[in-house]
Amino acid sequence: MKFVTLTSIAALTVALSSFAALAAEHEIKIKNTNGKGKFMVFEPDFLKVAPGDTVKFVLVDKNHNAEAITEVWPEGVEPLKGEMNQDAEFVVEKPGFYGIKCHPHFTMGMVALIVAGEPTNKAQLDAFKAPGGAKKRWDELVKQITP
Ligand SMILES: [Cu+2]
Repeated sequence: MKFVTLTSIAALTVALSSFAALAAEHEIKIKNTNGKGKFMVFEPDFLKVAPGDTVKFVLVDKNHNAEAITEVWPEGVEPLKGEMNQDAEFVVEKPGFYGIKCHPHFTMGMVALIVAGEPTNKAQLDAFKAPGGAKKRWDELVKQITP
């Protein structure tokens, strides 16, 4: 009995570590400028990932955060809510479109879009209208989904 339990644990450990080996980690920088005349940016602001991957937001400049655009966020996945002046990260648990914004600079177009696997929340994407100055940048991101 004890032997069986240990074997099961060993099998589980192998399964988990192979999963961890497959899941990738992506980094998005949080910046004041891209150095090419674009201000208040996530870099990159468009990313294709696989479900199970981790996306890390790394604070390069202060007075920003990274959080979910909850209108474009797969149901059942905890919305990202990064604190101001902090790095943030989340695991892309499900296929889908994931909208990201910086809270203070949302209307200035500080947005990012992450596409994981075969998204099932296209209706959310179609219904979402980005506010003010974010509309132009958001529309550019959406265009990148199917090049
Ligand atoms: Cu910002």
